[in-house]
Amino acid sequence: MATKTNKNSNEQSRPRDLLTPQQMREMLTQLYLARYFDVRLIKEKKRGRLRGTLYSSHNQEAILVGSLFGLKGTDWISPIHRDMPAFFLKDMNAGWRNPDRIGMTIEEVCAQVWGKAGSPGRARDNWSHIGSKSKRIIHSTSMLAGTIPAAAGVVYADRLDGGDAVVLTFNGEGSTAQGIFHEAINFAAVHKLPVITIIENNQWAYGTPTHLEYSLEDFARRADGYGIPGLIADGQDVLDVYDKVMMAVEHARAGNGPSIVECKTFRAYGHGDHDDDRAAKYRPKDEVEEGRSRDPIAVMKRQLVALGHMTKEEAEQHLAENKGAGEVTDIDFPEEVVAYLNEGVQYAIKSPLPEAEEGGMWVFKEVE
Ligand SMILES: Cc1ncc(C[n+]2csc(CCOP(=O)(O)OP(=O)(O)O)c2C)c(N)n1
Ligand SMILES: [Mg+2]
Repeated sequence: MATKTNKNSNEQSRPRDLLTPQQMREMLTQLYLARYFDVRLIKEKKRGRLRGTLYSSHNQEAILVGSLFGLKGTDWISPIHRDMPAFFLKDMNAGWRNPDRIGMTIEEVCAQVWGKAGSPGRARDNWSHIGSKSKRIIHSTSMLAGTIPAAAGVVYADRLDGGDAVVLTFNGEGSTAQGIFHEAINFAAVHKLPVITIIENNQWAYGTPTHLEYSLEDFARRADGYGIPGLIADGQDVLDVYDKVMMAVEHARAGNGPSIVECKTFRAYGHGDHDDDRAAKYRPKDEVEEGRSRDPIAVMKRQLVALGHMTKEEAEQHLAENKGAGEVTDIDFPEEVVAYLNEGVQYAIKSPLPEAEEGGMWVFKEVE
């Protein structure tokens, strides 16, 4: 039966209990937006209007939306290749088109993907190797887990300056066996730095399954070794991710130091679109079907209907869930989502490429 309260009487209060129905519906819209970004780019590439490798966040959107939703604009993030929507989802609650929002605009992110002059990376890369000091996004590096020490340093400096910023670092489970992963979290733990390490445990790192990466059942237990909290979130459930990340954020902001939040999910497709066909060969079919069976959009809709924040008819108005990029069309998404992304895509397509002479800029230092 539908109930009007967010709180289950058997449970203690959770961060989600303070969310309004409008905020929860906004979370669903942001899930649609992250999904639409993914499928739209795949379609643009198939149409021949886009080049470069795409790394899909399909099926993992609840981790991005749920973890970013409760942050302040002044908090820092460090996304990696699986998190492209994070660049525009940051501080989105300040208004999607608000020029003062402390996140990248959809135009900037699309221009980046199209490799255009006005993009943050100015055509040096078509994906996530970007950052911004003013937007408080730590520049992503290809050396996975390498952003964690940088993130620790950034919030250490912020603390010394009297700030209260926390940093969320996003990491695939595949990067967690790196030495720098341990060194950086240990350093953050010893100095009680507000570093929250999100593990997007999607079960695969390229062609390597988790059991060849670490021997624990729950990765979050690694936190015991650093003497910090290790939380497990259902990565398909945006509200569960929100709860766990906000618990870690409150812990960090209060000066108690870092946490690890393991979000259990599943990589729906190949590592990148260059790997899609091969991924179907090295991954058991049953495992893939099972892994894709709890679409975060469907999970969120069921919750909204159960809470009485959305009618069944409203929930069925747009049906993007459980559909691949080849099956889904624009009518499966809210109009505002399609319109917003159209603005980014049009801007990117119209923007010029950088001049060739620019290629050498910022590479060599000019000497007299
Ligand atoms: C230190 C390091 N080793 C190897 C690579 C090459 N590489 C890029 S992505 C990737 C897989 C990463 O898997 P995971 O961390 O689980 O993230 P996912 O792609 O599953 O989201 C690898 C091995 C790298 N970028 N950095
Ligand atoms: Mg992985």
